Amino acid sequence: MSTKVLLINGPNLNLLGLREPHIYGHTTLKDVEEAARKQTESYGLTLEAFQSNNEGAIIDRLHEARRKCKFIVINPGGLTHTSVALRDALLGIEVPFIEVHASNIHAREPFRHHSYLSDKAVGVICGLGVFGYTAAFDFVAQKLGMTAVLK
Ligand code: DHK
Repeated sequence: MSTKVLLINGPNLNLLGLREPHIYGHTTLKDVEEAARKQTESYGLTLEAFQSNNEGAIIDRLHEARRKCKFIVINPGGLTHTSVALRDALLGIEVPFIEVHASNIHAREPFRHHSYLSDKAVGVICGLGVFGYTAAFDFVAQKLGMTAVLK
């Protein structure tokens, strides 16, 4: 059976590439998901991708991943800074995760400096634009032993 990994994007990331491109860049979410699919396939992993603007839908999707997905890469959008429920869901499913932000949240408004997830993440990537997703999946592949080169 193939090893599944999950990419989650939270609120407003459906507008990636369109909204505030000076902050989030010009690459669309569709492009990010396609690139992640090819990248993970090249490592022999199977990608599941999910975006929602609804906190409950994201939590439901995380619950589905319990015991099915081996790793999660998540850009929680604004929920990063507000959601105890999202933190609880990630802890509850016991699937390791990497937190990704396209922008450098520490160089932005003070309310973006705190994350409810970071202390529980395997790692946090921010400020690298959409390359952050690529870096995260390279790390995931390494962690899951899918690449001899990075082992
Ligand atoms: C995306 C968002 O939508 C913001 O709410 C976060 C994050 C930052 C990003 O940089 O990808 O504060």
